Amino acid sequence: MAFNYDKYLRLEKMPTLWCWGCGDGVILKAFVRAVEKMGIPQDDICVVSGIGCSGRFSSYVDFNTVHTTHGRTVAYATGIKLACPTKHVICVAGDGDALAIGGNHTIHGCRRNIDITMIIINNFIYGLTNSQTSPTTPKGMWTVSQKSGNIDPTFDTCDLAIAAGASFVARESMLDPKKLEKIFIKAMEHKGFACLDILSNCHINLGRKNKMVSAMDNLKWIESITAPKKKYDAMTPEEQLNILPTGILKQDTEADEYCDMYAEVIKFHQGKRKAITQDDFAKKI
Ligand SMILES: Cc1ncc(C[n+]2csc(CCOP(=O)(O)OP(=O)(O)O)c2C)c(N)n1
Ligand code: SF4
Ligand SMILES: [Mg+2]
Repeated sequence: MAFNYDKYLRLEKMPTLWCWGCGDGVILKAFVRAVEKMGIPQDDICVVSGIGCSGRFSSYVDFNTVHTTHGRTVAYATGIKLACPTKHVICVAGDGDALAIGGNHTIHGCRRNIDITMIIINNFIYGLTNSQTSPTTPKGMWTVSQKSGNIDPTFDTCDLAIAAGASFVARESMLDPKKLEKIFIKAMEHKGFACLDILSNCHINLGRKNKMVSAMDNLKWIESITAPKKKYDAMTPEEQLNILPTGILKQDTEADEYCDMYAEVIKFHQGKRKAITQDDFAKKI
């Protein structure tokens, strides 16, 4: 039977503002299929997105949603998760949003290991604002802010998340929607900060100026720079250069989760707290 996307979409917002062939739609569809497979009621999910083409994600899905400020998804999501620990809180952020302006929030979300699933839609560029360099733009690529080619060293989202302490770290691309669906399920099932580097195409603002005019050209390029972890591990260090491993790169089910630790703190103080009396005020407490 065909999947009933209508159940999960805000049809009044259709058609989306995404360009024809943009990977963001493939990622969104894989996400709602994952939710359906897990049987999570829509009201138990909160999607928090930032600003960017990727930020529009929260406008199109019929869950609890917050379309928040650029770079601040993890800060908002942390507050929501602490207030409502039983809900599934999902951050959706672009590479610029999550790793440039919001890089600080991202590393501290990882460090706290708070139970949030973070979907970083990594299209290697600032898509919405017309092609500025992002922290994941490959060296040498044309961007509107570096027209003679990007000279900034790029960093690897997953290495950063692992180093910062996220307990679940994985990478997939929108080339394989089935794998995407599976990784979303694994990430949402995981208790702790799950950081997903989801590679996507922006043929309009990255591709057109970098000899990848069509969405397909952009996807072929993504395919050429990725390899499943097993294959990647068998490569020589020279072969690994400029290749991004895909699949689950870290999964630690033993790490302490932040909401659990916070609940312990509350319990501890509740045990000790005594009602404040007029006398206490008189003594200035
Ligand atoms: C505080 C702030 N700074 C800058 C901007 C402008 N701005 C909006 S989206 C964006 C970058 C978008 O790139 P990315 O996060 O990679 O998302 P994409 O559009 O590629 O999905 C920028 C710089 C803003 N809205 N707010
Ligand atoms: S500009 Fe790029 S990221 Fe934005 S909708 Fe178009 S293809 Fe997608
Ligand atoms: Mg981007």
